[in-house]
Amino acid sequence: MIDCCRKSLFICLSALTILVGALACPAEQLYTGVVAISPDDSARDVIYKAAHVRPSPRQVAWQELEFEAFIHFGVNAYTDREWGTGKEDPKIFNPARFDADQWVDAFKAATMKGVILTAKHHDGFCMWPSKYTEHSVKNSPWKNGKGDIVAELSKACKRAGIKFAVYLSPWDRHEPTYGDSPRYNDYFCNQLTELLTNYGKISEVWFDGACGEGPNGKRQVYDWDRYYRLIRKLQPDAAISIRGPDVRWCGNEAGRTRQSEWSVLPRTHADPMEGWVDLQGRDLGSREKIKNAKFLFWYPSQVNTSIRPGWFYHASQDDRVKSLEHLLNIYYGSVGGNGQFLLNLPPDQRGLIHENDVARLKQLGSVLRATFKDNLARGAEATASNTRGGDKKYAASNAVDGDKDTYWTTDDWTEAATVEFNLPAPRTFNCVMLQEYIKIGQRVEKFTIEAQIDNDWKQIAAATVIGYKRLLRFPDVTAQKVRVTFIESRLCPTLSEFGLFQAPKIGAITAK
Ligand code: FUL
Ligand code: CA
Repeated sequence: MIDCCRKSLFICLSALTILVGALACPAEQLYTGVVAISPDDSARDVIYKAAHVRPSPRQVAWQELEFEAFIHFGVNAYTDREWGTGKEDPKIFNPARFDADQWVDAFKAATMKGVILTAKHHDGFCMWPSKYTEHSVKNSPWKNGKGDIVAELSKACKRAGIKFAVYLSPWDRHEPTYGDSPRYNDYFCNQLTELLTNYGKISEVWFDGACGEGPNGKRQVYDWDRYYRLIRKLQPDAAISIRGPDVRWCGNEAGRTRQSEWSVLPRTHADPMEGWVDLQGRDLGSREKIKNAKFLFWYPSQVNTSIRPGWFYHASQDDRVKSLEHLLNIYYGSVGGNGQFLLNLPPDQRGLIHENDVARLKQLGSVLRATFKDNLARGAEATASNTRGGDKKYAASNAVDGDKDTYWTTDDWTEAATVEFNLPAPRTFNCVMLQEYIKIGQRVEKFTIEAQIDNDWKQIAAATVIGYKRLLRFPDVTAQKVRVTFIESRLCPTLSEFGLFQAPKIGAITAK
């Protein structure tokens, strides 16, 4: 149901900065956002620039959320549809047992740090009593038309200390002005203004690119530039995702992830209207991919999928909740593969997250908590083959100090290096975590993990990129010394945190 082209890239340059040809500047102050490549740049210059493309603070904050809930709720829960027609009677919406805390408890049980709510899906029915339409909760029997899902959920999130975000569908099958471009753009901006001013802090605004109007349907020209400016004005810290400049779609809705997920991508045009990027390709950012780029920019991946086959609730899918193993695989591929995991949970007609989904979320959270509670590498003695300028500020011990803002790195153009960790005692583990210091860019392209077993270094894992976070699983290993060998990097590898963990065997958990 995704319109791939529309889900592709559209960047608002007004919101980003282009800094060109600053090779002489100190590394820490170089590029953010978009970087131009000039025809005179050598392959080495391109790599140097790629290594310095940096995320904005709002992109870093978004990435650090790691795992978020997506909620698809609205009239479709009552019609058994995925795409509403816009002709639904608001009276069908009556979630008599709606309880925002029940939702938030389920998110927290799963270790999710935020939620994105479909404030309005394609059917145009609003989860808040918008002043600009009659097609909303205010004309439903729920709470005699006095209810407001957006208000209740945003307050419950605040109480629980998690982020609240909104999905507002540009495609609207109900609103009569849809297709009359200037008038609908006013309508859309009015709705954005309501959502972004009346409900406290909004961490993300999620725009979908879908439109099923067909060849004879309505033609609406969206004023994206105006929407983005409005969001930046009203909620400057909010990330604008998918059909927006801050966060990209991973390329599928099934939870499939890439082995090498780059946050630095090439673009062909400075003009955002022409700057389409294929987000469904297998390789989005390798050296090969960026070598002829005209521009490079920071555009991290969000992996959105549903816990069930549908985005909305269907009783017929109560027994089709994804298994714990399946969800863990997606978690390791997304959060552990330099992406963010956005897992959809569809509330039912009662207004509750169904028992089967809640049970699965609890299992997932208990495995994740048990896995990551104890970093066995903490306090290890750390040594490196190279430390930038011999400076303690960049010492290998920074990778095991539990502080995400301290890191190890090497001298420039030291693209291969090793870091060795000597644990206080032999430990048994089956999962390794590596994090780059992405605030200064994404660098690592290939590395291995070895453990010293019977006085021999044995490879236990190997992978390509790291980025924000890489998690790798393997059969139990008992060792005291563990070594990371960086084989290829752009300019120099960084490591802000390193972890060794022992994930529980999940058979014991599913049997409960
Ligand atoms: C798609 C929409 O058409 C689906 O209904 C859902 O909202 C999904 C997240 O995006 O494009
Ligand atoms: Ca650190």
